[in-house]
Amino acid sequence: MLNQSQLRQFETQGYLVLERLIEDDLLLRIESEYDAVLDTLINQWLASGELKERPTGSFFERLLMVNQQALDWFQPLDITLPMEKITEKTPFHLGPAVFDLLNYGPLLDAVASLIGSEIAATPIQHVRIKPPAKHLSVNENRAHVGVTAWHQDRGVAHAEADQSLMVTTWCAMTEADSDNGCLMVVPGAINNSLMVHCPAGQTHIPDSELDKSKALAVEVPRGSVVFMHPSTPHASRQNQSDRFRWSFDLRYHRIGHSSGRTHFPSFVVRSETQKLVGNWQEMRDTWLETRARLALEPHISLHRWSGDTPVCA
Ligand SMILES: O=C(O)CCC(=O)C(=O)O
Ligand SMILES: [Fe+2]
Repeated sequence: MLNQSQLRQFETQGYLVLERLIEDDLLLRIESEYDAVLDTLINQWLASGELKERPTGSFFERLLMVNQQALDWFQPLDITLPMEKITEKTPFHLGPAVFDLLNYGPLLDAVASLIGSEIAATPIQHVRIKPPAKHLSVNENRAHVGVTAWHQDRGVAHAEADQSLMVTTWCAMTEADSDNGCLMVVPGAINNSLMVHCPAGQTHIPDSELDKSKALAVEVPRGSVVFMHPSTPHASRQNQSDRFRWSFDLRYHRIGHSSGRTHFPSFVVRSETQKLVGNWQEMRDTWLETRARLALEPHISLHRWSGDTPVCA
């Protein structure tokens, strides 16, 4: 549970850092789960001829070699379905270690202090594995692989969640610093305001609407968690280092409140009265059912912005 000064920090600044909240054992299990997923993908690409030679070395070394072959490695490593049109084959990864992170007791204890102890995991959950920018194509515009533009998390959900009690938890799998593309936030008292976002490229707050002179770089060691209120403006820096920057952003809302993406499933992770999501297979199967349903439907936009306000011109 959070103490008074941590709660005050969150209320007055819109964000809070808990350094090294995630235990090493869980970080290592996530790493080895991802190692195995990457090997499976590599075997598939070798079999299909998309890869000619087996990449060797550490997870990051192999991923860099795959990246250099311009293979789409990101979506098969992400933990939910994408923003684009979903097909019956759209890949994603949800395994036991990822499930354990989503249900991690110390994380949920802190979340309970912020939104109460009836907690659902929202479907707005992502992995971000960011290679050094020098290895990315100049056209790379995905906020999960390259730079993230300034936004509020309220701005990337539907309006029905504007009043939802919700919190973003940004979990550092590697250290994050100014060099390798850490988060940036504009701190300030929580006011639930929603700024204009423009849809061109990444959904973003236009420069004219945000005073970035007070922006802070949130540098954290591996295993740390950054908690953000959904009205806190944030972005990420470019990864100018030679290292990868790896994080998960997981979101939680109070049970009964809207996630802002209700065509996707939410999952009960802590409750006195409701049945909890049982295990990783149940969670993965729910996503697989969602995928099968959405593959047959027209694409649903993940935000509300049309871009026709003058500030987006
Ligand atoms: O890690 C990033 O680049 C951005 C993360 C983000 O926007 C979030 O956690 O809500
Ligand atoms: Fe965000």
